[in-house]
Amino acid sequence: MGKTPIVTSMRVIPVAGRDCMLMTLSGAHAPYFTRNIVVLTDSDGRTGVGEIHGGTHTCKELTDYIPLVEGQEIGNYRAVVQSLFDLNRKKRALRACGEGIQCLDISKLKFVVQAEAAVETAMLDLLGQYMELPMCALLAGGRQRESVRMLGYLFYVSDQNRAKELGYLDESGSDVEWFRRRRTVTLTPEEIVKEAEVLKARYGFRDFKLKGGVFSCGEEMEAVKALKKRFPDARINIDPNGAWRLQEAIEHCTDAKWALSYAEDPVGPEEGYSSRETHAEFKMATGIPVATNMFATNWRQFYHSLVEKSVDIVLADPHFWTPGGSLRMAQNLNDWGLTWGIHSNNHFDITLATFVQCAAAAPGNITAIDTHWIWQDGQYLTKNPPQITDGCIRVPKAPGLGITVDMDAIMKANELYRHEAAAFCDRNDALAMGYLIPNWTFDSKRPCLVR
Ligand code: GKR
Ligand code: MG
Repeated sequence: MGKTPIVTSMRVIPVAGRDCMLMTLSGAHAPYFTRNIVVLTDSDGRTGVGEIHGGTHTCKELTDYIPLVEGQEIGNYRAVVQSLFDLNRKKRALRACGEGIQCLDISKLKFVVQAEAAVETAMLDLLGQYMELPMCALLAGGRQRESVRMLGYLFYVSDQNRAKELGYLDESGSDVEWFRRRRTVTLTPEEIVKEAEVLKARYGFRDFKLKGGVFSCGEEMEAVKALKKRFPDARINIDPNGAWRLQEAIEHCTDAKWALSYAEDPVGPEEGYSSRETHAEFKMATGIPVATNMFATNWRQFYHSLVEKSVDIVLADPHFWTPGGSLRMAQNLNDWGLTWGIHSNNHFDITLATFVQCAAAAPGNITAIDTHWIWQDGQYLTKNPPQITDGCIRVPKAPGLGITVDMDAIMKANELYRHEAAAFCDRNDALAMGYLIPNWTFDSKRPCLVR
């Protein structure tokens, strides 16, 4: 008989939310994004939750885990997560070529995502509640800080009015300025600065990241310079997802070195050299620190990145590394004088709460945490979503994830998935992750979707 409560049920609930028409190298974001929610109930009647990327691939992995999770003691969560990993080990070895995407091929993202991360989070949520400790107290060396600094994630925004039939939400009548702004066409440096101003007014960010890979390197660096001029004290980063050629990246980033705190995946593989090699050359030539969520997404890739000296900041997304793996990375990086951070895709507030707990336990001088939340804000799956104030989220004192899940909201998001988003997203894996690609191209003069 176990001493900690037993997991009596595990549910996997696919959900969808509404997105804005954000531009990236892969295309524009679709009107919907999808996620999978894991809901565990224990023998004391508590509920633990975890959130992870959407799509049927991840949903199926999670459903396959159910017999390995139900009936297990929450105190034994490490062995449970290991048994899930073992179940997938063989499958993952076969598809290793999909991992460590060195260019932004979103259809391969499902291979980087580790579904067991959602189970680990939900079990830590339960265990924390049982022990009356926040989840961060159970990770690595425990709580390291009282509040976590977040970054304002800026995107170029396309014209959703030119794709009306796709059904993007109309927020033009909202009384929240940011909610109106996030659906406003944003393509020039001046418009990017305006976006940042509205964000700063609402959330108080002191760090900004611009999603690049949409215009030329030179044009995007003009936006970075405009941001730095407008917010001289802010840390500014740009992430073109490996879109730039090495020589142009060196030229334009050197010219804008005064404006950049670091560059995230500025270059990709080229002429037979891998991203790890091109980033080592970029760093040597510019002296600008490099962050990645693309070329070091597992321990073996990370080893080669260290050997090549191609990375300074590892964005160890807990969905790619699991919370425990991400914190193991945080401890190593801190010991070696490198920096830890988190990468994000579209997500709900359960992920936001998970990021806060992981970042709260990460030792040393971490970088501001990446989040897409601002683009989803207003769509809550919890009754007490974390609040970004002065650019930070306070680490909750409440146990576990520190959130109260809203089952009605989850079931509504599941209806949205089943009735609207699934038909849309099931067309391909990239759409399942929330991107529009096939049969649509960009008008290069004024990016918006055209047939
Ligand atoms: O949401 O378009 C997006 C991002 O580009 C996302 O797909 C990236 O994975 O934010 C991510 C990143 O930092 O590379
Ligand atoms: Mg990135």
